Amino acid sequence: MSDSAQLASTSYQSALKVIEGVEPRIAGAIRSELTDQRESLKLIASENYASPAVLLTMGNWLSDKYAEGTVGHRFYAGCQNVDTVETVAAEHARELFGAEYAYAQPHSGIDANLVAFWSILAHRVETPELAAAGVKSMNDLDEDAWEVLRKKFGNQRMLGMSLDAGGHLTHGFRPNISGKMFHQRSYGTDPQTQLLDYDALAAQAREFKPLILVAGYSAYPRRVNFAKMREIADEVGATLMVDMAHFAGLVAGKVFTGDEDPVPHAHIVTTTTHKSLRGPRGGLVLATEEYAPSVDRGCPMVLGGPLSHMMAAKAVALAEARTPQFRSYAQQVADNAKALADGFLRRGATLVTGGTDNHIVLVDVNNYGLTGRQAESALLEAGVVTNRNSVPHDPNGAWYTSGVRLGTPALTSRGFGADEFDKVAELIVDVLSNATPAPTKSGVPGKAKHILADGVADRVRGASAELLNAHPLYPGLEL
Ligand code: DSN
Repeated sequence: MSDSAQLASTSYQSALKVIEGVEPRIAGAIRSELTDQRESLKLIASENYASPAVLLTMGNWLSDKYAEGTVGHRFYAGCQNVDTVETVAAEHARELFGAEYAYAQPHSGIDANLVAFWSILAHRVETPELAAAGVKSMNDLDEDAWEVLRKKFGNQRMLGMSLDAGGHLTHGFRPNISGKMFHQRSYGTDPQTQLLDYDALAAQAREFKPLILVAGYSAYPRRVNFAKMREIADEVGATLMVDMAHFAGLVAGKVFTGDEDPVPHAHIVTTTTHKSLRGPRGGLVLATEEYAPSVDRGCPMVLGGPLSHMMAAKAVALAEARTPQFRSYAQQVADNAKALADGFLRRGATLVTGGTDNHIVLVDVNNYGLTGRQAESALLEAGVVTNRNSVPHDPNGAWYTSGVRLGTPALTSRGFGADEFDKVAELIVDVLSNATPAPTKSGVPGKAKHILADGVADRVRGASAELLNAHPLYPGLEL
């Protein structure tokens, strides 16, 4: 066992003893979560396993400090250590991604997107409006002028990828505030190829003239040409915002470069830090100098006080992402997704877009006679953790869906390679081919429940255990 694994083991044993003395059920849940994660094939595309260094950084007294404001300009005294933490996190983010400016405070991806929306509105709407009124601050506007500005804020347009093509809720959809703040339209994908059609998108942008063009996805299994996206945004006077939450690790690891790297092309880039980037739960905003002053006002405009312990863990994760080992990891994530997709295609499965060139594989389960929800629960019965997802023009809607989304970041962190992912495809096809819709009370096949043929769950769990035992999670960490 390495020295650091030994140290992590001792740290967790001690921490759990302390927690157990106060609330044993929580200590129990923490232990069980490790067991569950160790014993299941985790294929949720947005999940990963952070390093012990990242995990340990989250639990300390930095959590107890209030620090609203920005580095060197806080609304509380005594923030010198938080200033160090935020400075280091932002420095790593800027250098890792080659960004002009980085803001490490957002608590989540939704918060990072809120900061970006606010920043774009401030830069594009508020600042010009105040300049025209000849005043320095919104507080100096009279009530009539404020009413005019408020209407302008609430009358802006956003163009983002549709949910069933792989877009995200925060890109203008009604269950999220973005769908209420903005007039939204969506771009989809080509009905035949299921790939982004940049010409159709450009035509839509010309007609709709959005203030914000949002690029990025949470279920599109392909790379995006951000240079083209920027051309479209420039042509119609839009701000290009890229939400790279899903693929930030592939950008950090230089798998996505040139036109596929959003940072040189977008005005603002947002991300979470816990998906392919393998850090703590949290968000990050990268911006050009032009947008930096308004991004900086994220707290208290749309964010509560920064979570200093989480910014510290982001700094540690970003430092890890700057190593050659992380680059190899990121390349392996993409190689493994290809192996997984090829494994499915050889076994007759249907994949949205016909394959992948990022970390996501989206299996259309219609031809197994299942809904996404049935496929998800049949797989869970066999110890394979996935999530159901819409496919383009999904006949089963957003609740039952017709797809299962899979991702390679987590199991790649455990050391799985192409051969293991081919085996994973075999196991998943075994489950899907042996699952059927359970009848409803009236006897007709339903959309919710499944029946898995006898013996399949045990067979798949046994084969998974062999793979998982060969690639232990947190080797040497004993609780
Ligand atoms: N929940 C994340 C995902 O699964 O893609 C996005 O917010």
